[in-house]
Amino acid sequence: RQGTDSPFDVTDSAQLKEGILRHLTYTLARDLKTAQLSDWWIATSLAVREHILARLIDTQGTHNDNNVRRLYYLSLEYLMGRLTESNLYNTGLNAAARDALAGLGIDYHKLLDQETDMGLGNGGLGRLAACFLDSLATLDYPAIGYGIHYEFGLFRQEFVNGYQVEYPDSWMINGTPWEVARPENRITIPIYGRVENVFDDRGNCRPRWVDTKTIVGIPYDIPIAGFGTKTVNLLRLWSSRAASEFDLQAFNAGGYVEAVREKAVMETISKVLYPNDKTENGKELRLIQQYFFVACSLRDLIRRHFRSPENSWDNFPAKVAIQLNDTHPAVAVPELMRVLLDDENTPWDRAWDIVTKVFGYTNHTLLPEALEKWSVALFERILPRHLQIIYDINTRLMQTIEARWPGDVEKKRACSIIDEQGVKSVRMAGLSVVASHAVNGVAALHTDLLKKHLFPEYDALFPGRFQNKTNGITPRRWLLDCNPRLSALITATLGHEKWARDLDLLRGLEKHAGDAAFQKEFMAIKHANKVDLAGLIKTECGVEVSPDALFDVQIKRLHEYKRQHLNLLHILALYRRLLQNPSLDIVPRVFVFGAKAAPGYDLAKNIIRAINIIGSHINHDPRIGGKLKVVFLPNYRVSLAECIIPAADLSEQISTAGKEASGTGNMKLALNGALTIGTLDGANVEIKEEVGDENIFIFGLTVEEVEALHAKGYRPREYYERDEELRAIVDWLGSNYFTPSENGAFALTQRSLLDGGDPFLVLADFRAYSDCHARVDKKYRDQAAWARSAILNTARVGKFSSDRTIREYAAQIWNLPAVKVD
Ligand code: 26R
Repeated sequence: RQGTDSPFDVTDSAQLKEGILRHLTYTLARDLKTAQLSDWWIATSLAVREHILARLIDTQGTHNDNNVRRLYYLSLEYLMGRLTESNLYNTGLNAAARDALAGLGIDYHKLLDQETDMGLGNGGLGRLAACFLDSLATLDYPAIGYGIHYEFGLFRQEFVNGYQVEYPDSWMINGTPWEVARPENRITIPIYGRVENVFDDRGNCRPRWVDTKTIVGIPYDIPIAGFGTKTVNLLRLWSSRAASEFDLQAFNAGGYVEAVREKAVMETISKVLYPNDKTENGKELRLIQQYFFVACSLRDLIRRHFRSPENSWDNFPAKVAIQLNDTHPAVAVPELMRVLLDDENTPWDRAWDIVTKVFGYTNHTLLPEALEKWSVALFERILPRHLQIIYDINTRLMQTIEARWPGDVEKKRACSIIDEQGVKSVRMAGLSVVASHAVNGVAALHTDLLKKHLFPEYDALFPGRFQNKTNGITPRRWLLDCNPRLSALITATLGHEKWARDLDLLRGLEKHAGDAAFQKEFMAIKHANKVDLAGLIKTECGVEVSPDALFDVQIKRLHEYKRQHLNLLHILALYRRLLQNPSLDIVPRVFVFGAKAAPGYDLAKNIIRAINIIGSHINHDPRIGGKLKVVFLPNYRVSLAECIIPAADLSEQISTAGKEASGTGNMKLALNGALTIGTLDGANVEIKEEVGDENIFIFGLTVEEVEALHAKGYRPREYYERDEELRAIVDWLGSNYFTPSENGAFALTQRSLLDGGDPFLVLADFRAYSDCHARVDKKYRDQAAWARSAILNTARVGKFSSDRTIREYAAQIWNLPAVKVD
């Protein structure tokens, strides 16, 4: 990419070089001779940052001066990955930076490798937020992302004897050149305490929240530069502090030491990201995190709104759209109500009208254990006034239900925001649906199931409120930046680089899909990427793999519903077939895994260990002639995904139908020319529609068949007993064959498939999966046919650009015009 079409001020490498040297000397106080590579990385980032910050000021000035409507995206997670490279590409300074660094004798790639990922998220939901920020800025939409400035992101993973071991992720340890602390914009919020009923002169009860404790939020701003535009938006992350000296006085009644302890507790709030992607219900600190960042963000955005003298609460909904990324920030609903009712003296109906105009809610999961619930008792202790408001919302909701379905107790139970079964609790999804003018699922199938199974009553009560917004990924990070070889081929073939802003233009590759010369180039690039990945596998896992083998990739959080153990059973089947017939002619395969398991999820950790131990056994077995290799790359994260995805031949998307809301890794892999083997789940359904049935491998039970099987009663033993091979490999998994000195090493996994009832239908889908892999093997032998399908995957997945997704949100949910910055 040429630096000359940069929308930014610097275009030449000389100027950038000057900036790098200036920061090395005057910001880092480093001597040229002793400077470490990490210093060069910081100096380079700071040199680029100056130009981005200048644009940030311009953008914010334009937005403020024109009093524009803005989107505020509330998310507890942002999986940003590394920032330096994507900022270089987005600003068009990439070529200039390469030049400048070459002139300084610094290796560009080694420099970029100094950066620790900003891993402030668990998986799909957090990475989606990061892709959305990129698209919002690229499309010139005024937007601010709000979240938490975790000191520790998602844990760092190592393997010891096959076990996952977790270490804290000290992502800030090498410095954080991309953020700017804004202590002057700090915000103070109350928490805990009790509600006192005071009566005004007219005898109306005016609840007052009193005896509260105080938390301070310090914002850290990260500029988000759009690709090929001057727009620079903001990601504002809150770090928690105690209300320093002043409050320490107030705490003196409790004693000095008690006060200092209290201070430490307050500073714990933004300490660490919860590493679970299901159920954190009942964890006090998690609810405090949610309230902390939401309360700070709302005050911040309200302050912004009232900075324009012509603004008032009357035009608040005209200027403000707030999107809830799942229910994690749903306390924003009672918090905005509290501000309006208690601080601003607004009547209920008007307050509720403002709230419902402003909020939108995105649901990301149907799994019941991932739906947030908070016990009423916990809620009352932390946020007593908010609980009252939730009760008041619910009372009115119950009146609406009574009017619509008179006397129907079942409907009331289904819709109530307060769950009265078992421990009385607040259902955050219900609260979010009722308070939002738009609720969306993240893929067509997911949205259907959301309406049909999770919220049928709400769908009937609020017709038109539910919408679909199929997820997307940013083509900048997930093709342009991570796969420079393929990007160059695409640009050369299409004759321009416009595809990076308009991914549908990749359709222009379709006409080359059958061209033998183009196929050769395309596959040569895949091969070169596989050589690179093979090098990484060698350093990370100590395993030698051939780039001529089929690279079969499953990279995603470890979860039963994602069925990494189905993949493992297939590996065992292949291995067994090879042992039974060493001359069996199969396409050599490298199975590549990347996955973190939640630290308390024993079964997921057991599956990791099984893949590691069985994989290493297979890798060392000379009898199979290197036809199978199994590698589990440790510490899967965004920057590792950027190395794996360009090298993948086959993309494993094998969740039980109905369980994966969308998936986004499926999109990244298809875009980079991997063929999908997958179930009709999540966005796989739409990927199949786009790429065509001949260019994807679909297998297994459909949602309807899954439902029917559960309804008639699923008995995994029937599949086990009926299928000789399946029985043999499940038994094998339960034996001590792979761990001679240890019995029952994988019993947890094996038992989940039989006595555990196999809730995700692994055994039911095994034979279809194995047969489908035979079709993969057959197709791979026909390299021309494979190349054609791979090219068509790249050519036909333009729909899954997050630019398309964001345009749909802007048009159909946010009513948000773009604003060009001059
Ligand atoms: C309750 C809490 C601990 C929690 C629950 C669930 C925290 C985090 C999650 C993660 C979920 C909601 C998630 O990441 N969902 C994924 O969202 C992606 C983006 O929409 C989808 O592509 C993916 O299918 C879905 O699993």
